Amino acid sequence: MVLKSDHRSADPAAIALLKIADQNDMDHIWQRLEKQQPQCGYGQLGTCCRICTQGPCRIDPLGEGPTQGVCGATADTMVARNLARMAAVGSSAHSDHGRKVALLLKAVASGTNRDYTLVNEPKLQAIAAKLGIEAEGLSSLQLADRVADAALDCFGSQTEEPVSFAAAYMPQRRQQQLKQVEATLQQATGARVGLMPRGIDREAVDILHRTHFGCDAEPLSLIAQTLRCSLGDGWGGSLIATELQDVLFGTPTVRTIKANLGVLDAEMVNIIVHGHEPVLSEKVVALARSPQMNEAAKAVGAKGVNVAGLCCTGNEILMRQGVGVAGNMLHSELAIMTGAVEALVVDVQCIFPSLADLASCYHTRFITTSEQVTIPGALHIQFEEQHADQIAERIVRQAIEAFPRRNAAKVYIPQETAEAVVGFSVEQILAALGGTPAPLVEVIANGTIKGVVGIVGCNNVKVKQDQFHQQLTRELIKRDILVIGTGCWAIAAAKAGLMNLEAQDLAGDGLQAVCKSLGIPPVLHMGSCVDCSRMLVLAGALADYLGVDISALPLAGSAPEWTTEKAVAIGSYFVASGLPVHLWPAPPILGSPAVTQILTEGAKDLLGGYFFVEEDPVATADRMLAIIQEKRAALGI
Ligand code: XCC
Repeated sequence: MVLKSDHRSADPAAIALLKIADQNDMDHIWQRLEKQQPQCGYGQLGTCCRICTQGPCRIDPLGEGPTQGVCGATADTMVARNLARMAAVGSSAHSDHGRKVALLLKAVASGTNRDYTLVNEPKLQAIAAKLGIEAEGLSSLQLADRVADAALDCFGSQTEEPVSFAAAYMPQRRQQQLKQVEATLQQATGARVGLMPRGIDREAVDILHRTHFGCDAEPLSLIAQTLRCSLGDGWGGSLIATELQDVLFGTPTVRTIKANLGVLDAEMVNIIVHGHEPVLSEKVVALARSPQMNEAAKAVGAKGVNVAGLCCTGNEILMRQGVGVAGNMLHSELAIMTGAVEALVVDVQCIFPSLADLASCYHTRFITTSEQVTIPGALHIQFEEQHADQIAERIVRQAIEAFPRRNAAKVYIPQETAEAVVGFSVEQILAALGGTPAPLVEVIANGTIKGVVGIVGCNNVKVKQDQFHQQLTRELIKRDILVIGTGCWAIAAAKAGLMNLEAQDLAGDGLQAVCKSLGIPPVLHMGSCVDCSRMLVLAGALADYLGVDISALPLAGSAPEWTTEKAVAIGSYFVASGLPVHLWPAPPILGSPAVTQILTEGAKDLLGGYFFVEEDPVATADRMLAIIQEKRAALGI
């Protein structure tokens, strides 16, 4: 059954299911990509403008045809505006997630929501201390109320001051650096330029305003606002999501999970939770483990209820609950094709509308739950946080009811799974190091570990699934570079066995020795996409410990199979935080020499962070090692 290789995926489980799909001429994302060929070259280069109805306008970067849109916008303006809009959407998606968590914390604190509780009071106190909120004399619920207010204020603040979470969590040296860059840009453009985010919502709205017909045409200021908005995501909205979820659901701790479609169980009612937010999925997991639901499953002939995750909802529940993960983004259709999924329950982001049609070919109930994600053909069960237990039970019962309609002849679950050691929150990393960054700094300083690379992001159907993720990760650890990361990369690494303790043997001698002495894999799962904020916090802790700016550290980032606008925001806030960031595929900016120059070169002098594009994993690893060596030399280590 299993073909050894396929140009579409590096994952044997995917290859096996794609073979079945091909034999039955089933529709899937790889087929739809083929049908879209050739894709629009203007769109790929970013030189297509649809902002007003006098367009659409396009500019041929090879100089054939007009050099301006109808209004006079140049390729530079179009590309910068389009990029800014991508960052605004991406930041909004992450940050809106953070807002919902803050609202939930507020509801728990005020007693209007009794379905959730504060499970992690030490974390609540740590956040309050960081924000300078006086905890003395306050009950936990009162303190939670203050912290929730501080978080909510970050979204709607109307002052010119930086939002409180960013001001409290971003190292002072980086804030100073950003101030200097503001002054330089102000000199260059003559206009007031800001980089520290004032209000999370405001910075996104600012982009929508300044990219409206007839507004900002200057690539420099458009890029500055792109960075500001993205910083509002990384050090604001996403950070709020991560921190407050830790209060409500627990800070992740190290545990071992299974990864890939083999986590589905042919004899059980299988529920897959997919999307990004743990608020509902935490409840589904708890209910699925209850004796009551397992009895109900037995009554229809199953052995019990089994929950598995997909994408970042999967990452959230594997980090905190040890739930197995069925796969990353390109596995979402394949999971249904196993014929063994009773319910695919989704919240927000990265959910293909195609899942509704595909589910209808099986007994699978495709259940949408967010008013922001309604999909024709899906069963919508509206989630309400104040009735979370009740709604989660309705969902689990839907899955149980579907079980008797499963067609055994259609069931094929590829058995490939790997074990992965996951749960590396900053707190856990520090605990593994004995409570301080000192041992990590020491092994970096003496060259045992050369540096750290954070890898993030998605699958992209234009890139062979997981191939870049796996190969880049292997090449980096071989070069004694510790790899940390989140999102669909983390699931790719888990599926490939790279988060296994046995993967220590794939690392260079130095990294291998360190991992063996600490009992950790050389590749650390730090969570979901919003948990990229954990990487910022870790980078900040290392920088502060050493008394340098983040940009001086031997660190780099990569998004090797990126797809979404959220990845634009992540890449931008990494760069604005001082990190060199690799991207593949190329972002839609190459149609503008000015924007490309600013982001790949100009940014380096100003921010320390910059983007580079590279198609080959080995060349990427070499370039990252060179960057790390350069930083080490500058630090004198
Ligand atoms: Fe989505 Fe987060 Fe990308 Fe995966 S990694 S495709 S955004 S699920 Ni963030």
